[in-house]
This record gives sequence, structure tokens and C-alpha cells, in this order.
Amino acid sequence: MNFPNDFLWGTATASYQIEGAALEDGRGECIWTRFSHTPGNVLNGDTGDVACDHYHRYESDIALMADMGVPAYRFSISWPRVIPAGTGAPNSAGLDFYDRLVDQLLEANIRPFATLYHWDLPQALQDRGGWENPDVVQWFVDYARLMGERLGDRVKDWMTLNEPWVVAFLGNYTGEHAPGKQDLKAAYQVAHHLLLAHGEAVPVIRQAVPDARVGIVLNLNYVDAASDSEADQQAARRHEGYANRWFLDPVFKGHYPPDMVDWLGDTLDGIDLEAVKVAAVPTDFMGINYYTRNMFAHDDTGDFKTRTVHPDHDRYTKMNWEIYPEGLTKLLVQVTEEYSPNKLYITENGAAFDDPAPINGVVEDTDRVDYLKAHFEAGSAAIAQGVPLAGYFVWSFMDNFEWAWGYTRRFGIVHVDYATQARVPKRSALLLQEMIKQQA
Ligand code: IFM
Repeated sequence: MNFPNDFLWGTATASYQIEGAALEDGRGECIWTRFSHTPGNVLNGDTGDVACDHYHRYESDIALMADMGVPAYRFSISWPRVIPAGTGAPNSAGLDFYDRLVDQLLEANIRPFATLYHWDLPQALQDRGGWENPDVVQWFVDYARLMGERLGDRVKDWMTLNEPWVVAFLGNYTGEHAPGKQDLKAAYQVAHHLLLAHGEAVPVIRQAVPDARVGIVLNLNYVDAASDSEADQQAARRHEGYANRWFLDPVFKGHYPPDMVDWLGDTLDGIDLEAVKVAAVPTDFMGINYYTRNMFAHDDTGDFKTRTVHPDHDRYTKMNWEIYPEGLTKLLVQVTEEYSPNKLYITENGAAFDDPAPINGVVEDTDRVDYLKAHFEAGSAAIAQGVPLAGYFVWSFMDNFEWAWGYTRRFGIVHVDYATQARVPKRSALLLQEMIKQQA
């Protein structure tokens, strides 16, 4: 493996997945509070009410990160913690929490990367139509300004949105995520407003934080066809259009992918497609969250006439996601060739496995170590092919609330015992530590 001297290593988390303190110190309800408290939505009825209790344990969590020598930490801000109703009066206790978090990170010499939206929309805004309501663009911009003005003297690295595809389509098309709708038209409205919100928020963050570095985070999987047949090749291309290019094209080219606009036809009625040009606002980097490859065959049914194919081998994680590190290299090269990004970060990569119990202060998570090593190598191979990859954030710093899977899927490089909230580093944390040491 060969990484440049200034390559940045880090770990990542998200507010609703770790903070807990769901209604404490004035935090408003978010869509995940409501969704997870509705029976049937989350496995075992789990909620993020307590999660990793990070709201109360952030000091020891950061101390642990500092012990590992982690140079950068990507966290997200809970919108309803800082503006409980989503618009209007800020909550000073919530703002104080992020002040303390950032101060301690800086004291520990850890560079903070703040994500503004990692899925915990204030429920009060959902009650007003949420991301379907065009007003959400202004609501988000106002929230971005508040946070930029509050933290911008210390936080220089900002991400507007995490994984807009997941927000739009798992939240509003498949209904697996909050708010749990199943309406393709609504999902495209949501996607559109997310892209506009990103485009409008970037200059506002720059205004509030003069030396800000700003970007967006997309979840991009490497997409393959199940066979060489024309029908399967087209199916794969459509899936790419649905999941990757629907966001990449606006962000880099200022328009939606024409083949998908044709395919979707009147599903897009009511959307001012031209308006998406605002999403092509210049940014300083793009974040890519990479986990797996998706393989598709043609199918005669469904909105996209595609069918997922699972290659016949046993390299799958506990999420049933194929382990395919080559896909990371291929995807990074594809994105670089097609869109010429100025700088890329892997803002998430990691895997859920059934880990053994901690023994003598360590969890031997061999599967995760193998997964991460292979993906680090894939990142290094991409750099060798000219990809401007500048950093790598492992998902996740610690085990946490894995959305509809509740606490049954562990992605952490630090083990969390949810009954006692004890943290125990896994072997994968030591691997990351090694990578960081080699960098020094
Ligand atoms: O846990 C999530 C994270 O919130 C967003 N990206 C994917 C991770 C694993 O599913």
C-alpha cells in the first residue's frame, strides 16, 4: 500500500446513531425518533433513544480516539438538537454540546469534519411536508448558516448532506427508512430538494466560514451487469442512473442524466429539472461512501425493470453486502474519468460482522480486519491510477444504531456493550492505528 504523506485517516459516526439523549436538554423529536417508535419499523423495536450515550460520553469517546492517534473525525450535527422545531429559535444547550465536542477534538489534535444532515430531520419539519416541501431548501440553508456561524471559527471541513439517495429512496420509495413513505414521485421530489439544498447551502457556509472546505457525501456502489447480454447491460446502466448518476450528474454537470429523465417520464412531473443546475456549485471535495458492488439483470417487472443478482460465493458481510474491494478501485477510477473531481475522500467504508466477544481487552474481528485491509489496498491502487483520493474515514468509530436493523449490525472498530456502555477496541482499531503510524 502506498499513500501520500498528507493522506488523511479518520473514523466516522452520525448523530442519531450514537448520541442518544433523544429528548434531553431541549432536543426536538426527529423523524427517526418517530419512525423507530412506530412498531414494525426497526428490528426488535430498537430506537436511538440511548444509542451509545455519546451525548454524555463524548469526552471519553474522544479520549479513546486520541489514544488511537486518529487524525480526523467525521461526525454529524443533529438538526433538532440545535433547532428543535427545525426553523426558528435555536436551542442553546444543543449548540453548547457541539461547541464542547469540537473544542475537545481540537484539544486532542483531531480535525473535525462536520456533516450537516445525516438523516435526522426535525419531526416538526416532516409535519410540514419535510423534504417534499420546496421550503425545505431555505430551512436547510438557515440551519447551515447557524452552524457555520457557530462552529466555523474552529470547524473548517463541512459536508452538506450524507447519502441523498438513501434519504430520498429508502425514506420515500421503499419505505425502509424514516419517514417510511412508498411513493416514487415523492422520492424524486425529495431528491430534487436535497440537491437544491446542497447547492444553496454551499455559498452560505463559505460566507459564514471564510476558509471553509465544503463538499457533499454520496453513497456510490460499483454497479455490474449479471451478463454480457444487452438487456442486462442496460439494466445495470439504469441502476447506475437511478442510484449514482442521479446525484453525480447534477453535482458535477448541473443536469440530470438524460437517459433517466426519459425513462422516468411523468414520474418527474412538477419538478423544475433545470433548477438542479444550482447543485453544480463548486466544492472543495466530494465524499464517497463505498461498501459493496451491486449486480443487476433485466427483469420485466418493477419501476426500473431490474433484478438484483447475488454472485454465488460466500464473500458477504452480515448486511448481505458482497465483499468486493476491486469495486472501490474501479468506482474511483470511473468517477475520476467521468467527472474529474478535484479531491475525493472515502467518507465511509467498513463492514458489519458477528464479532467474537471481547477477550483480554480486545475483540478479534478478523473478518473486519480483512475487509478493511483489502479496501485500503483498493484505495491505494486507485491513487496509483491517478485518482485524487486524499483521505479515508472508516465507518464506524464504534458499534451503533444501524437504522432499520437496530443494534443487530455492528460496524464499529470499537465494540460497544449496550448494557454497560463499555467500549473495547477491536483488532480493526489497531489496524487503523498501524495505518496512521505508517503515515507519520
Ligand atoms: O450506518 C450507515 C451510515 O449511517 C450511512 N452509510 C452506511 C452505513 C452502514 O449502513
